[in-house]
Amino acid sequence: MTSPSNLPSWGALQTHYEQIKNDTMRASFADDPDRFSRYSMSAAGLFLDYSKNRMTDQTLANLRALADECELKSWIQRMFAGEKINFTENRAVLHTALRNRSALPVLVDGEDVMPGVRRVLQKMRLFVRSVHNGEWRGCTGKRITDVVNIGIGGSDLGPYMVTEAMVDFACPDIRAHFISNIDASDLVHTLGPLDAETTLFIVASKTYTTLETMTNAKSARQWFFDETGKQDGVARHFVAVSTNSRAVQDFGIDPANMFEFWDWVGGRYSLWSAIGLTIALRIGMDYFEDLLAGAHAMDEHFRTAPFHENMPVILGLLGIWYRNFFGAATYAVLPYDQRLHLLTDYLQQSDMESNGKSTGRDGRPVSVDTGPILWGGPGTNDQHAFYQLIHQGTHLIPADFIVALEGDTNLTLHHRMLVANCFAQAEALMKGKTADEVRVELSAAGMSPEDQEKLVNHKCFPGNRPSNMILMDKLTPHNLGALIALYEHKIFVQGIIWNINSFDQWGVELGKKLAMTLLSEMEGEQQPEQHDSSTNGLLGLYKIRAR
Ligand code: G6Q
Repeated sequence: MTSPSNLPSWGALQTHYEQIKNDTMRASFADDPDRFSRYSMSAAGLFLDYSKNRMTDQTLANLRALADECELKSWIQRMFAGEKINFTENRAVLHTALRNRSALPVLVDGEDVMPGVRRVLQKMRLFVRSVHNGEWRGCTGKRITDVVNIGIGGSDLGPYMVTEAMVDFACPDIRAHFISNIDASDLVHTLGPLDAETTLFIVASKTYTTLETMTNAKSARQWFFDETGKQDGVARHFVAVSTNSRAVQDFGIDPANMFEFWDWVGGRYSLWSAIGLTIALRIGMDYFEDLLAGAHAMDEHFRTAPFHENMPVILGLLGIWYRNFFGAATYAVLPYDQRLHLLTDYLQQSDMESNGKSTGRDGRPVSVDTGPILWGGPGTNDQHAFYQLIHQGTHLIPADFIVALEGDTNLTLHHRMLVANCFAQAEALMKGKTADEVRVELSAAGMSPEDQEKLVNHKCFPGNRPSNMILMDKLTPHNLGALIALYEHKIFVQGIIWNINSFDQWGVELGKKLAMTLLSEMEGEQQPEQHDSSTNGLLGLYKIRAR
């Protein structure tokens, strides 16, 4: 495929954009009392209201034509069938196989990967059970009370986000902690309060070569030795999750204590694999499998539903509409759920690492804008922070609101207020507030017409700011699995339209190497000279001050 901008549907969308760019959603709602029911749908336990978007039936038809011209349907089939669509790394993209609940085989190079997937899930189940029932104990015979995940990026963000989100499903006897940063304060402050005799480390790294993870794992091992004096205790306190059994063994972890996964699992798509072991230890294997089941339900929906009622396709296409035709450079995710406080961090990686690309699949520079900057955070907190800019700033920022209709505490008033705020924000962004409405308010407050005019423009809201509303009954493992898979597939849809490879990450690989030269120079005695004067100057300062 050439650039999407050369496709007839792209031109049609540009023409259409010129025709409707000044239309208001306020008017569209007034004209069509059925707008909500026409532009809302359910799938895999999630409900999507996409009626508050700047679109018509024609917009959606044009976007679907674009998807057809980009052969989206065939790309979906190719991903699920295990084709090596991550062509720059010559890898299949099969996180969907990790949560495949059907009996169907999934082939890579002619071999069914499902027996291996089920074998590892069973190994995780047995291990989780033995930790929970106390069969697996620390080297001094005490039960495990604390699990520390040592990993970074895809080997950290997914397990961390899900573990936080699933707090209401957690086993009270097992606490989970996460160490990722090379900054020693992360390790020191996490381990400080822990008892080494009851702590289990999960060293999670696909490659088992990542500087941060390996350095943190070695320091954790040293801490364990210092605390217990037991050099032979590693086997009871360190397990690994990796694709690299040789490196795991070299680190001193018994391969029997290694949980395997495969090169067709991308790091940022890996929480469904044994990388989710910390999740499983925290919430139990049954709930972990509910998470997989929710994702699988969304996979089946994505794979089979026609595009006009396909949730990830609709969200992906609307994202294209704003990114490429309205020029929206950023996009906000706003979960009204404190348990989802890490969702935006997680999605930043999955979206921005996947679609932050500027080379097309044809090897040439892309000619259209690709992945937007994703940001956001939990409401209602952020209403008191950055929402101002979304309401009255100069940027158009499409947003996704996410909220569960039922809360998980007895404090029902809190939950009602939470949901009310969420719905009210979406309504306000859509409607805005006109000058006349402001005047009516100010008059009612007793303000003179003269004083009103000084304030009126400041208190107006332009509105017409688009949002999606994603609802679920409760934040359960199943629904969270479906939600994460929804975003994964949305990202896939957009990568296909932009004609980029969403599954490599050369920028991350660059970062893994960049610091190594400087590190050796910092450790050496010689003044570095081969850099620019700024880098040389900074290194010089470090050498003087850090002695
Ligand atoms: C994810 C990225 C990246 C990766 C980390 C950790 O898609 O490739 O975030 O997950 O760099 O890599 P390891 O798991 O190999 O330590």
